[in-house]
Parts: sequence; structure tokens; C-alpha cells
Amino acid sequence: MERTLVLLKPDAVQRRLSGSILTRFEQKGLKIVGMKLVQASPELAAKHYDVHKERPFFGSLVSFLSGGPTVALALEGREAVATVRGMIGATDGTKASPGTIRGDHGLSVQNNLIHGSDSVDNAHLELALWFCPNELVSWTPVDQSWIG
Ligand code: D4T
Repeated sequence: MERTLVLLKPDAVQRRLSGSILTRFEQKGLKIVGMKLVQASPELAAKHYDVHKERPFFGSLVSFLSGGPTVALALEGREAVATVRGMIGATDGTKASPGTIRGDHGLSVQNNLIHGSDSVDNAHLELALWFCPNELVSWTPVDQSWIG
């Protein structure tokens, strides 16, 4: 079982899409093991996007992610990292396939609604950045054996 970090970014929250996006993950069979509403500080947003700190869009990206509330999710399941990335779709909403979250809901590159960790190693780092260990809950859904 893998765990991955998902962020419903401020545009998803502002556009009242949090519930419908979360429903997709629940219906897929992914298990919520952490969930909270966070007003990210610019410092947290900058740490999250540290890999992009030399890029020209970094300042604007940090302002965007710290510009409103974000829903932080820790999701668990088999191949959770790749599964979530597939459900999210390409970075640019105009390139994201129909049926993906970005493909169904946006045209923007920066305001692209959602983040999902891109590797198991990054998932570990990002979960530690957004959640304290005691905020993650290990539990067994009653239908687990039917989900796989
Ligand atoms: P995240 O990290 O938010 O899940 O997005 P992706 O994994 O799909 O894309 P990314 O790391 O390449 O980009 C991170 C973040 O930067 C924004 N962005 C990206 C932007 O504002 N301008 C740009 O030109 C690019 C490439 C969008 C997502």
C-alpha cells in the first residue's frame, strides 16, 4: 500500500469543487488517512514548490498556493501515487484528457486545481511537510477485501 499527498488548491476550494473531487477518490477506492483545511503560509508554499524556486513563475505560484485555503489530503491505496496522478491529468488544463480532474474542470496551467505527489519518495517528503504524524490515521475500511 502506498500513501500520497493530494492538495485541493485554493482555486478548487474557491470554486466549491472540493467535495466532487474528493468523491472521485473515494469512489476509486482510495482511503482517506488524513484530511484538513489549511491556510498555507508563503513559507510552506515555497517549501512545497522548492524544486521550482529558480523558475520564473515561482513567486506567482507561491502567492497562488498561499492565497486562500487548501484542502490537504493523505490518500492510501495500491499504487496510490501513480493512480492519483493519472486521475489528475496533465499540468495544463487545455492538455489534460477529458475524464481527468484537470481535463474536466479547467483551462489554466497555474490554477490547475490539484496537486498529487509525483513519486513515492516525494510523497513521503510532502506528507511530512503538510501533516504531523499524529494527524494520519491508520484504519481498515469494512469493504477493503472487495476493493484490492
Ligand atoms: P503540481 O506539482 O502542482 O501537482 O503540478 P504538476 O506536477 O502537474 O506540474 P509541475 O510540477 O511541472 O508544476 C508545478 C506547478 O507549477 C505551475 N506552473 C507550471 C506554472 O504556474 N507555470 C508553468 O509554466 C508550469 C510548467 C503549475 C503547477
